Amino acid sequence: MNVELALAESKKVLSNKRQAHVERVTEEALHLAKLYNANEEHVGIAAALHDYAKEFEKTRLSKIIESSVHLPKDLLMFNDELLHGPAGAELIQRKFNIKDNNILNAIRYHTTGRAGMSLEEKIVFLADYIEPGRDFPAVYKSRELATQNLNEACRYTLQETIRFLMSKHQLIYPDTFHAYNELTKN
Ligand code: DGI
Ligand code: FE
Ligand code: FE
Ligand code: FE
Repeated sequence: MNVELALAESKKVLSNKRQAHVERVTEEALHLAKLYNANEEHVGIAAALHDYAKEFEKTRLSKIIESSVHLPKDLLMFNDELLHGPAGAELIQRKFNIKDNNILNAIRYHTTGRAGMSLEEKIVFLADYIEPGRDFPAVYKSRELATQNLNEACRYTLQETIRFLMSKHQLIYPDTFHAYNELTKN
């Protein structure tokens, strides 16, 4: 697998609009990878495949999570938005024989974040939020922080996501709090 192949695979299963998002995330993520000396291959492949399962049926995503031996089943009791990352990572692992856990984790945790994110996971998480197609108030500060301090940019992004979900009376998956707490403590 490489970035070009990964983008071509994602294009096969996504709408044009979603694929355009994926391409912007990949470009943003590769920019951050250079800036922070991250593994560009891991970041590029993970970014290109991060939303691979985004447009699959919820029932299909739920079944993948139910039948996985290692994915936490509580994912099914929160927001449906949480399914495409972990289920996508499972699918990609099988379909493209990707074994690298750093790539798989960057896909798996791209929506929620988690405590103990690797450099590459943080970059994919942040690039998804700040890609140039996004336009909401918090994204401007997040973009500015992204080039100055990766951890602070992730911390701020988690803070604003928690705030946003709370304002809509939505559930918040514990990994999002764990990620926020870890980065706020340090
Ligand atoms: O797939 P994308 O739309 O590109 O982005 P994403 O996978 O980061 O999904 C973001 C959406 O998921 C966003 O509207 C917030 C929502 N969401 C629902 N529950 C949670 C959550 N985000 C986090 N971080 N934690 C949650 O528990
Ligand atoms: Fe996503
Ligand atoms: Fe995200
Ligand atoms: Fe995305």
